[in-house]
Amino acid sequence: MKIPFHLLAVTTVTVLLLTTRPASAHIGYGGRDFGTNPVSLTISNQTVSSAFGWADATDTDWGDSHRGRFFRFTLTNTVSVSITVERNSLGTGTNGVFLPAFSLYLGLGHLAPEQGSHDSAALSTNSRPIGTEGSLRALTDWSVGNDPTYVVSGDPGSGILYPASLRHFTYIGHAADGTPANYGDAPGINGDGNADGYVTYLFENLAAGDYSLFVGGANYASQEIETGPTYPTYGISTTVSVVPEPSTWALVLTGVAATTLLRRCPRK
Ligand SMILES: [Ca+2]
Ligand SMILES: [Ca+2]
Repeated sequence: MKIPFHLLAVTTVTVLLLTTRPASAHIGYGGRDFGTNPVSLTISNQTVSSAFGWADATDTDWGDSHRGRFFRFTLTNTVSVSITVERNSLGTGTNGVFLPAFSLYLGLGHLAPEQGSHDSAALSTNSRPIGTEGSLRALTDWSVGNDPTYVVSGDPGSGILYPASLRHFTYIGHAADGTPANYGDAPGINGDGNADGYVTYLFENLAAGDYSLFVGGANYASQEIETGPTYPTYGISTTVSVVPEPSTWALVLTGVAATTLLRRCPRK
């Protein structure tokens, strides 16, 4: 989208470094699976493509799912989950400037052996308005398609093993580092008010299910200077923690209190 001047003015100048690393073509979770009911797990070896991928998906022409990373986790019962993303020194982009944001959705993209979901699949482009930048939406539900899986890979004449289909992401919530000065003026964005490369949010009472977490950059104006096709990448450390229920804490505290009491009042 056209960027207002006041947003351009606050853009940090980013050095574009050319790299031969290919862009990941499809939505995937390899190396980004937090598993089932993660107590507290951090994945710190991932990078995201561009400084603007999340923010660009908050506007009226949607965003490109390639400009960020998808993580996943599974819950088997209703719990609260804390999610934290912090920039680190990985990636080809300038260190110390990346501002993270994330959105949480119920639902997963296509998984093997089916073909991966991607924005340019026919089902994806046919199911979104003309002129959109991609399928990704940071503040609401969205869907994305894949390609057919043929009996013999790459040979349509061999027949279709799995037809192309859509996957639906049900929006749960989001959090963004900083203020509208960096993430733009889309209404309803939950910024943490401090653009310091760190953002955290507690999602209360999430239902059992499979969740996708999209992490991307929260600097809307960076799309004017990071123009591709090779984008700078930025390292992130992502932590997902299932928060114990208050009743669990109560039991723990009761246990501590009882132990303390016993120690203070030894039997004679
Ligand atoms: Ca956009
Ligand atoms: Ca922050």
